[in-house]
Amino acid sequence: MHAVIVMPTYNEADNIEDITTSIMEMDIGVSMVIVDDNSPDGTGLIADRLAEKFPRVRVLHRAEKKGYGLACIQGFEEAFAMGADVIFQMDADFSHDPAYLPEFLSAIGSHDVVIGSRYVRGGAVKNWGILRRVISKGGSLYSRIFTGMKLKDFTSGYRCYRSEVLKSIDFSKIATKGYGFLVELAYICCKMGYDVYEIPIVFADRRVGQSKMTGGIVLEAALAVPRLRWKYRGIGVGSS
Ligand SMILES: Nc1nc2c(ncn2[C@@H]2O[C@H](COP(=O)(O)OP(=O)(O)O)[C@@H](O)[C@H]2O)c(=O)[nH]1
Ligand SMILES: [Mg+2]
Repeated sequence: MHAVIVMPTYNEADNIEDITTSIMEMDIGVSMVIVDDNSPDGTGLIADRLAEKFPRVRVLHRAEKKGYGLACIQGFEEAFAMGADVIFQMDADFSHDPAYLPEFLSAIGSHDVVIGSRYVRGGAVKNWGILRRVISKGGSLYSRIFTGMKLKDFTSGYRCYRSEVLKSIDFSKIATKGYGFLVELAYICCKMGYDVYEIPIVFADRRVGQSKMTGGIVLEAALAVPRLRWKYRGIGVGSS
């Protein structure tokens, strides 16, 4: 099974080397695609050096910051071209502990999509202030109410998909960039009838650097989520 991790980066110069090295040293046969949006702090240059050191690491450079969602989509396409059987989404900031990778790999053997969830039994959030906790948990509750899907953690960006799942999705319809992208993609997977399974993760706040979360990203999701059912009424299970 060829697994490829898609890792979008923007100003992760203090994290990219450590996270990449940690993953490569696990020696579990996974490859990586780092998608950098021309980070002003030079993340892309460090990533290029890592790609020279580790043959399993590739880097995509985009000219400007175009958002998390589009970076993921471009990374997925690269992973398809690399012949991936399973594709991960993972952040560079150590919120997503590489130690969970083997658990994802074992779960994806019997499910179509595996989401690392903070809100199932055994999952947790560490070192986050009250505001981030409320936005995150509230966002998942909000998404559950509007989409009618039973997921507990809609906005976790630590995920693993069978490649066929991502290949079957029309990404040209997805315009959301941040959390909205995560909710939309999770919703489409459920709506298409794929088996989406949540495994518990302990999510720690980023080790170093700044969050790229903004009020605009929260607002984008808040506006997009209530429209999802209508937007995708024609696809998948239960469509008319
Ligand atoms: N390529 C790219 N990566 C991004 C962009 N925005 C965020 N990221 C990366 O996506 C991941 C999640 O972003 P982060 O700021 O940690 O969001 P948070 O965890 O919600 O605070 C990190 O690896 C970021 O470097 C973007 O516009 N382009
Ligand atoms: Mg983060």
